Amino acid sequence: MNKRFFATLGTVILGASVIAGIGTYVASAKNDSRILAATAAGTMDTPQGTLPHYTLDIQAYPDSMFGGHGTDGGAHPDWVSYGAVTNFEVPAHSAITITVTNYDGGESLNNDYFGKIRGTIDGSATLNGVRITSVAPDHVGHTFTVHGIASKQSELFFSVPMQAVAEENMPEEGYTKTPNVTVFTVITGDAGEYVWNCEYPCGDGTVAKFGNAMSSMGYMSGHFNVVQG
Ligand SMILES: [Cu+2]
Repeated sequence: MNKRFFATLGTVILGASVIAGIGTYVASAKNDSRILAATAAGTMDTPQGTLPHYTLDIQAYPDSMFGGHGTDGGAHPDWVSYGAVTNFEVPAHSAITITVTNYDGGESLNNDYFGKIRGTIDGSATLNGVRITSVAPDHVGHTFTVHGIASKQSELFFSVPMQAVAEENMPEEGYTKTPNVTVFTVITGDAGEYVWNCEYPCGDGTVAKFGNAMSSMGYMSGHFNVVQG
């Protein structure tokens, strides 16, 4: 046996473990098949006329102990997470009012671009009942950003920053009693499969704080599927 043999063997083992890793990742992504469907709420007058109206309630937490990952917090109890579910299903050609209740603190975005509200009706949201069009880029907890540019389906893009809960209102144990509630409405186009993610660097130190929770489905990203109503 020579050096070259061991080098080749090493490459094969590495390759096999990468493939095994990808398989595990895909399997775990598939295992998170829980989907929250939007709730019908009559019709809404919008700039695009009167449309079927639906609502979606989403939460964001500073850790994974809220129950959506299991009572023990699942595989990564200390990871920040959206919840209880991170896969959403909404009808096509409808107005979708999304309420995000954010229990987490935060700091600065990597990119001020995501401090502005984009892609919602009139580019605004309400934060605790007050109309806003942006959040200070150094007071962002998370963002909810749907990327819609894909072939063979209509484009869907919207991005909304969630204001961070002030440091003094973040308890040592449990969750704040004064979360920041953001409400906004988007209009969907044709049916299509989209993904969403958070653009606030809330992961670990790897990949410019876009590691762990930021690069895992079921935490800071998920599916946002638009289906035929
Ligand atoms: Cu985040």
